[in-house]
Amino acid sequence: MAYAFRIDDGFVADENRRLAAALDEDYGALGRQLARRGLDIEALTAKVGAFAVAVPTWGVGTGGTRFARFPGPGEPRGIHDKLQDCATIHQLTRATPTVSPHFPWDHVSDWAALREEASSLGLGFDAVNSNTFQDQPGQPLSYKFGSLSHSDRTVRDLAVAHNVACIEAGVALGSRALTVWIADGSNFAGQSNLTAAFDRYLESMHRIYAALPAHWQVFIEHKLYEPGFYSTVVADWGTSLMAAQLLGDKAKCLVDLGHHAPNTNIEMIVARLVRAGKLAGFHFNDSRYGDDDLDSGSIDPFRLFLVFNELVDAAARKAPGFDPAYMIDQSHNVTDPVESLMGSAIELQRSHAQALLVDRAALAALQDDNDALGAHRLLKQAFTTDVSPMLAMARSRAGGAIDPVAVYRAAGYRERKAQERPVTGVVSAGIV
Ligand code: PSV
Ligand code: MN
Repeated sequence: MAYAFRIDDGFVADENRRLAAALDEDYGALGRQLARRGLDIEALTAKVGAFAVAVPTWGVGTGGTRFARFPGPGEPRGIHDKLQDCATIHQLTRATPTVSPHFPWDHVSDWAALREEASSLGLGFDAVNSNTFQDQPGQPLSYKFGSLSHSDRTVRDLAVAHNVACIEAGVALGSRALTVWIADGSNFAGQSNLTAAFDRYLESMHRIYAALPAHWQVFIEHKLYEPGFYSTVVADWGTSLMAAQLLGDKAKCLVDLGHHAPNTNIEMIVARLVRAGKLAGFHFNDSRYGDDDLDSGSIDPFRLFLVFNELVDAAARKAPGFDPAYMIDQSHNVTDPVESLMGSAIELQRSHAQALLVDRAALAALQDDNDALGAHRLLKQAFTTDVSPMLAMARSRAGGAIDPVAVYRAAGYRERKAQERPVTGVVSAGIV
């Protein structure tokens, strides 16, 4: 591969040195505050540093809306450029050591070489994603009226074969899971037999499930609507749970935070899936209206905190089968995607850190006493604690940047990429 600009670790260290004294002071103050609450900042910082979330390859290109996409300079031109951007996000945040690829968007002819390339950049692969929600050039049959649940068996066969091919690619990449989101649904009442469509989906999923290697899992991702505006085959966590339970132990339910009706109590869905031993993991993002795919924590950080409160609670009581995969799924339309993804990883880390501050025994006692406000105040105390110095310290100790976005800008990464990646007119990045 031709030379590609990377931010020098020495540059990061130099930038950190300028901020180190202030960070030490803030970290010390936070440590004293937490000590008064009986919390050990060093133990918490170690846990914060261990938090990791996967970056979606489709997130590093500028996204778009159904109306338009406004590409930015230095857009990644394919999977190789995307890996470079993902590596930079991890270099500066030390929170994103894995990448979640999407096929066929990220198709290459040599999977072993791609795995090697990622590993040379310090990256591994998380769950692989299949795509039967759009037709590929030259595809013999169309997904216009569905894929895994299509009324025509030959279309279902094609969609199953694609998912099996995704598993094979994932095996070569060192992944351990396949995420399946289908766009299947209907736009008109009467267009589709709701029961038959779900039965056909289940039958297809059984065939995909049968192709899973040992130690692999399949993640079922539900979504309320879009592109089906009357009905969606896998619309909610109930459908997802039913499918996962019918399929078997290797099937679990993935929660994309944007895939629910506004104001849905997502943390309760998380609690239920944990209870069923079926929580696969997350596609993190934020939203105000629908599947907005906005930056994590940018709209409703309290809700994100409440989700992490359930996760930390589940981990603390060692809930059976609890081992969620954390992934981001966002579309960056008006920001530099690398900056958005770094900021999002940090916001996820922040929610995790805040949830770690909750005194679980004290909360349980308040709940048992039916002290509604007392319990709420306890959660709020954790949520309103500024844990930024803890996050920055964890990053800097791991070799990352105290202020990732500032270092990224100072290094001129995007400008360098704009030179290296001249606009060709063909850009395989971002989703519209
Ligand atoms: C669908 O809206 C989704 O959340 C699925 O995870 C897709 O794989 C992804 O977005 C990209 O389109
Ligand atoms: Mn998603």
